[in-house]
This record gives sequence, C-alpha cells and structure tokens, in this order.
Amino acid sequence: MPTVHLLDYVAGNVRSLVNAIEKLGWTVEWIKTPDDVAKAEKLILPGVGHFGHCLSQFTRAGYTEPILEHIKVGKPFMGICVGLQALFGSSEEDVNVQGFGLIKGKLVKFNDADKSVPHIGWNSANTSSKDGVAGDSLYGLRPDSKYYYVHSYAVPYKPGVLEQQGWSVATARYGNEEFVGAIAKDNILATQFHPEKSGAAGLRVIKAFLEGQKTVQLSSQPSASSTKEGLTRRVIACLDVRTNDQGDLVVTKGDQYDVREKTSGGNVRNLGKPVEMAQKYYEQGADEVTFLNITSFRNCPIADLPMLEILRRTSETVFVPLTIGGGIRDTVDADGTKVSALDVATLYFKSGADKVSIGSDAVTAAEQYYANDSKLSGTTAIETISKAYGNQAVVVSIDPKRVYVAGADATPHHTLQTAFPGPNGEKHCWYQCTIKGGREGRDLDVRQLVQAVETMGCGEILLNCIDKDGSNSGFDLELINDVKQAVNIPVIASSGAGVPEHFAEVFERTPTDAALGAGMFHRGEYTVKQVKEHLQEKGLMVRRFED
Ligand code: 1PR
Repeated sequence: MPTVHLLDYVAGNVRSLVNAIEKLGWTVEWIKTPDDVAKAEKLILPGVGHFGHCLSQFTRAGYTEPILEHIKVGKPFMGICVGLQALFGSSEEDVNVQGFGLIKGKLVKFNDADKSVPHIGWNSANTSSKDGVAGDSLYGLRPDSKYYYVHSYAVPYKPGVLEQQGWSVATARYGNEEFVGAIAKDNILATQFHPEKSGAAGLRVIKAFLEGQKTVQLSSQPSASSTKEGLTRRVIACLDVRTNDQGDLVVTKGDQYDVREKTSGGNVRNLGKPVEMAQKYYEQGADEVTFLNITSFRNCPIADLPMLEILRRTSETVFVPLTIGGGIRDTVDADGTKVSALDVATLYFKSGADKVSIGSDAVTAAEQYYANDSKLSGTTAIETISKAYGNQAVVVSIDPKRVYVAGADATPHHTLQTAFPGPNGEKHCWYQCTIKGGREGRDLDVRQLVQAVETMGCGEILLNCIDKDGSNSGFDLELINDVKQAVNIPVIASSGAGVPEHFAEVFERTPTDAALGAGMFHRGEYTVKQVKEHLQEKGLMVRRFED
C-alpha cells in the first residue's frame, strides 16, 4: 500500500485522519523526530487548537526547518487547520509566536458582535468564480459541497492578493466575513476545514492530494442554487448510551430523563446499538453525532471506559465530528490512581472524539467560580482541557429544569417571563441547573452557568431541557433565546424535537447555531434526511449528504 507521512505532534484527534487515509487505501507512517521528515515523500501536517501552542511545540521539537526543506524541494505537502495557519506569517491568537511565513498574511479573530465564535459547522470552500477552467476543480473541491470548519481565527480574503502571489484560493463566508477556506500552489495544499471530518466531500480532497491530482474533472456541473456560500444549519443526532439490565451497552432514550419503560417490568429502553446507529445517522446526513454516557456518575475503571471502544469503532466509518459526554471530570481509578479530567479527555480524543462534553463537573466548577469572587482557578476540567486542546474541543452540556415563580423578585436568580404559565398561573420562571443527569438540583441558574463556563474557555453549549426531553412538543424556544443573549459561543438546541417542523421552528424563531434530536430518530419516526429536506423547503441552507 502507498504511504503518507503524518507528523506526530498534535494532541487532538488524529485517529480520524488516519482512518480516512486508510479508508482511501493508503498507509500512515508517523514522523517522530525531525530526522524522519527527510524520509517522507508526501507529508501531512495536521493541527488543531491554539496557534501559539502548536507552533511553539513544533519549533521547539525542531520540525520547522525540515518541513520548510520538504516544501522547498517540491515534495507534496498538505496542512490541515492549524497546519494551514502555520504557513502564514502570524496570528492574532498569539502575537509572540511566528508562523512559517511562506505566505504573506495574518490570521485575525472573527468578529463576534454579529455571530457566534468559534465558527463551527459546515461551510463552503468555493473556487468556482476565481479558478481555472469550468468543470475542473482544485483538489476535488466542489462549489456545491460543504466542509467542516471549527476555528476562531481565519485569514481574511482580499480578492486578488493571494492570487498575485501565485496561490489558488477557495473561500468561505461567515456572516459578512469572507476568509480563506483552502489554498494551493505547486506542491502545497492547505485547508482551514477538516477534510477528515467532512464526509465524502472531505475524503475526495484527501484522495486528490494523495494521488497528486491538483485539478479534478467534476463529474457533474453544480447548479447555481447549490453553490450558495455560508454556514449551513447543523442537525445533530444524539445517542444516550448506558448499560441495560442484561449488561449490554445500548442506546436508550428517556422522557424527562427517565429511561425505563413504563410497562414490561420497567426495563431500560433499548433502542439499538451505538456504533450501528451512529453509522445510520451519518448516512442519513447528520452533521455531527453526539454520544452521552448517561450513567457516568457511577465510577468505572478508566481503561474500561465503555465509550472508548464505541468511539474507536465509530470513527472508522463515520467522517463527521463526534462528541462524547459523561464522566469528564477528575476521578480515581479502581487501583486508587488519580486521573485528571484532562487525562480522561485525552483518552477520548485519542479514540476519535473531536469534542468532549462536560455536564455535572461544569456546574460544580461554576459554583466554585462564583464562590471565589468570579476568579478563575486554572484547574477546572474546562480550563485544563480547553488550554490543551482549544476552546472548540470543550462543550458544556446543561440539564436545566424550569422553576416557576410568582414574579421576577421572588428569587435572586435570573428569570424570564414565559408564555407558558406554571401550575398556579405563574408567569415567571428561572432555569435551575442540575447534576447527575437531573437527579440533583443546584442553587445556580442557567445564565450564571453559561457565563461562567464561557469565561473558563468552553467553546459551545449543549442546551438540554429536562421539562422538554422526550416530549415531542418542540424545543424550549424561550430558554434558547435567553441563553443566546447571554453568550457569544455557539449554542446547540436540544430536547423536545418530535417532527421536522420543530427544527425549522427553532432555526426560524431563535438564533441557535445547531439543533439536536434523539427520540424521533431512534424510534424511526423520521430520518435526519427528512429533517434536512424540510429545512431546505423552508429556505434554510443545509448540507446535503454525499456518497
Ligand atoms: O454529568 O458530565 O457525567 O454528563 C452526563 C451527561 O449525560 C450529560 O450530558 C447529561 O445531559 C446526560 N444525561 C444524564 N442522564 C440522562 C438521562 O436521560 N437520564 N441524558 C442524560 C441527557 C438529553 C439529551 C437528549 C435530548 C433530546 N439526554 O441529550 O438527547 O433531550 O431528546 P429528544 O429529542 O428525544 O427530546 P456528566
């Protein structure tokens, strides 16, 4: 099998990249020392996280010179995400660290006044108007395909500037900012998006690079309507996983977090096998898959974490982002060894996770943050994991419950006026944070939680709602609007989806960044594809699944 070399310096999820390369029939060899670089014929520089952290790690290890030499002698080189950013001179993310300076330009942070930052989701890499012969595409990039991006800093696109330096450029648009999505010249290809996480569209780009096909003839011409630039509406499938009474790991689903059947002996609902179901949702066009280990509050030996194997197997065939939640916290292993939340997260990233989702531990961390006069400790799971892997890798999953009150002054908590009065006609409510899967309510409201965790470095909020969970009555729009007002990071709306119309409703009536469904998909009532078709009919842009 032909071989491609990968630099073994990133901490994040490189397993998915290896899986993608192997699926294409190539073998990966690791570069472990600077001397190994000279042995490489084709070289891929993956990168995820913080520009300064990656670049300084990289320079300290002595890789910069050998890589520049690899590029200079004309051998194929591909950079991914921070691997693209490294080619430029510098980044606002860390002004004390220099990039390779092969391309003039600086990365700047997206403006969060009018949109969520980080930029997370499926966007274009559009070469159609600027490049080459009609019908040819740069490294298999299609103007009607969408690619998975996750970053806060980007190279602003200024028409003609990079082209004058001989570069071919593919662009994407986020809000009113146009930026470089991919760039190529001679033996170099670099993508800001993650091709290994971009389904068939991304695998096509990796294949073209491996096979040295700088231009690929498009099999069909995209229609003008399918080439619209911009971020698509993200639809996420969520799998709550736990061991059932027979000891099997199953996908389950609760009503207001109660996952036991109301009849037939109160068994844990068994809706299928996690890996198979993730694969099914990938093929239906899910933009992401989330696994939540819902019995994580029970301690379990670290090496046996049941979700590790699920991730390893899922990442072999599912090439969209995978999030894992449940049990991400400091813990003590069966033999008494202390294991930090960062170590637990590392195990998950190495097994194919792109993001970890933190629930109970985030609530505890926020309580301590306020008890400590809103000072960061630097030691929480959110802080340590986001520092090592970047904010985009840390999701906080919230399990709030509505608490009705007679008026806004009846509680010190942040309340909102609701169109759905409480049992005694109360017109106000606040959202109480819970831990241990809703088993324990805390004296902390959702607004306090989201603002604290954003400060700590959380990159995205997974906003469940216990009152709505499994109700099939639609998302809690009031809660979602309220949380969106409080933070700048992306929010995933969750709980209550029962029909495709609920997805359209949440995208039309709130500024949510993504929407998640579980029960309606697991019970086979609707597919992800049907949800996306409905969104499209409503004029909301979605990513179409490519084979
Ligand atoms: O506290 O960090 O160990 O994480 C535990 C994780 O497990 C949390 O993310 C928590 O939300 C989740 N969890 C714990 N218990 C349950 C349960 O159901 N008994 N599941 C649970 C939460 C809620 C959603 C669900 C949506 C959509 N699941 O993720 O998928 O509500 O459902 P629907 O579309 O069918 O309405 P930690």
